[in-house]
Amino acid sequence: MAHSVREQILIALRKRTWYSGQELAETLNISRTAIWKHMQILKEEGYQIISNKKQGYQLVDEGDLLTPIAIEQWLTTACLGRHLLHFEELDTTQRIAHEQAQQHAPEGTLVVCDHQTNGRGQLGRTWHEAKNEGIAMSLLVRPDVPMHQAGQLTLVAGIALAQSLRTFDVPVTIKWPNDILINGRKVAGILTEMQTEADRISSVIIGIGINVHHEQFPEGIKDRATSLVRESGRTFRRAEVVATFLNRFERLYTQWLELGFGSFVSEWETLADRLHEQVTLRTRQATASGTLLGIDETGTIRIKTETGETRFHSAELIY
Ligand code: BT5
Repeated sequence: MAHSVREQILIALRKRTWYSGQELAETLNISRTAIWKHMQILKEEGYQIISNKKQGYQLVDEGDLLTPIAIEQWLTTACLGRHLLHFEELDTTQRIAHEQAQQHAPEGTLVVCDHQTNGRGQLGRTWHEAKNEGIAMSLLVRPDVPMHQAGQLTLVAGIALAQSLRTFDVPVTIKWPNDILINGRKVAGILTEMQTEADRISSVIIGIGINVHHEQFPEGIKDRATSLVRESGRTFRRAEVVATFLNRFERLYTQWLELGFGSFVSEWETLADRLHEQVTLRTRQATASGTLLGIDETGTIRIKTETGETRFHSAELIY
């Protein structure tokens, strides 16, 4: 996508400590007054820019923005996240991504927002978000696979998310099928929704919520939720977390399309929470307890119960 003037200014400022107004004006072919006006807007957006008459402008800190230009600087993908829509406030990124899908937006379209006011979980549950604290994003993909395989994308996205968070030295694990945990508490959740047309998948929207800076959570989830900062004590730039996930997921998504889900089983099991431990599963009809053995080549969970190995396609681990 073509860069806006402000994006071009940021790209230039990142390259050098100081950039004079005159040089910037010449490079971008606009007036010095126009440069000055764009600088004021960038400062309002949260970029820390200092200036003096002699040396010009310096970008001191980029803050923690989720804007396309902030994400793009870490992005190495060919497709995912290259069409990026950023909103300050939304009810849910899933809604916009679904609209985008219907309006023929390209594969890899990403919707992100700083404040999601009505985030959705599975089965009508809600996803809590605090302004500028977390990441709420929805990714649009159009895989040419049979419909029953779409759910595997939750697991592939979970592996990509767990692997990418581990690159920040956070000891995450995956709770089948869609939770990412740290020390047993939920730090991220994945919601995969599908649009179909005449028995084919027309699009899959992968929604991901990640708790990044949160120090506290509301009643109801405060004993079960955590954030990257709370568990690691280090700082995070949300844009870098988003891009690191997309970079990883693009590789795994291609692998899934080419080799199928079977190629992920052992990797998933190395990341699994409570592997070989006693767990309880709830299905629509009943509950079952046993040792968590892992998953099979379709993504179905395997438990060893008193009666032998049992597989569940659709269920929930309760703990
Ligand atoms: C999920 O559902 O975990 C999927 C969450 C997906 C959220 C993303 S954000 C971007 C995109 N736009 C959306 O509107 N949604 C997606 P589920 O497994 O049903 O878990 C929901 C449950 O997790 C809730 O009932 C709470 O118990 C708990 N929960 C809610 N908010 C949480 C949070 N911030 N951190 C940890 N747990 C939370």
